[in-house]
Amino acid sequence: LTLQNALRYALEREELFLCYQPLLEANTQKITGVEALLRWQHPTFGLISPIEFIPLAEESGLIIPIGEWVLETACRQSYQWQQQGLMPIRMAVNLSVRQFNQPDLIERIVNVLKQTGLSPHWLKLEITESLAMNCATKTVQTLKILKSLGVHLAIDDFGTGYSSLSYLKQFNLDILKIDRSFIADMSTQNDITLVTSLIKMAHGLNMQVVAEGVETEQQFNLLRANGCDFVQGFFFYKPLVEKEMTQLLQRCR
Ligand code: G
Ligand code: G
Ligand code: MN
Ligand code: NA
Repeated sequence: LTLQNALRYALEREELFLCYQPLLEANTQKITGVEALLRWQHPTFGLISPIEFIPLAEESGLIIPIGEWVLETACRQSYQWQQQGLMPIRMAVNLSVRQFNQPDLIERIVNVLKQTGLSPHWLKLEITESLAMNCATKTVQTLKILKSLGVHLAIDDFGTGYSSLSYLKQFNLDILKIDRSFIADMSTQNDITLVTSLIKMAHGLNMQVVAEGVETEQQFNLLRANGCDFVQGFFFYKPLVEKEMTQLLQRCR
């Protein structure tokens, strides 16, 4: 049995689940959002990382139903937390390239929001650099419509792909997420310069900045001192299962 075949049944056998990793406002260290992160618990293969199975899902087209499940589950969860009177936070969902390029993407997102009751204001979509760079005209158009719905938009893993800064300007995104590889390397002056320049550039383009993969207090202090808006990483919280995340929000009341 190959992983590819097993993935075909993962949805109906309910082997997929979401973890939630908190995002904090750098100045106050208050939780303002979470990122939904997909996990696959297979009965014999064990816990499989999305790094392994997202590419398979993309190849086979399974990413469409899986991505739809992720979006719906995340939005439903977010609405549920709000209904429970917990502190309102923004839910971030990763979109893969193939998912973003679906002709009926907008319709699907509108439908999920309607079905789950979540206001678009509380949804953030994370797209990757590579996605953003192919077929720019269509991308700009799609992003514009999404933004007009009130959904927040982030460019993820920034700095790892091929970025064209002129595209970035046109995309008019809300958030730039600096890839964790830059944060990990922030012990050298060159890398500190790079990160602080990225923060300034993003602010100049009217974007807020999330640093991902923050693992140490030193990294956090440097980021905060240089105006980074939000932080995410093991120094604060690992991705949490639903029950842990709910308990954390209950403590934030
Ligand atoms: O959570 P983790 O560090 O294992 O995630 C590894 C990679 O998988 C990251 O690049 C992350 O963006 C991606 N990923 C996690 N969940 C999803 C998802 O629901 N959809 C897509 N397309 N990618 C995801
Ligand atoms: O590509 P994306 O940003 O969506 O990926 C998020 C991934 O980063 C998740 O798989 C998550 O588990 C992982 N991650 C989150 N915080 C940290 C961290 O502090 N260090 C490392 N190494 N990985 C992290
Ligand atoms: Mn992400
Ligand atoms: Na990332």
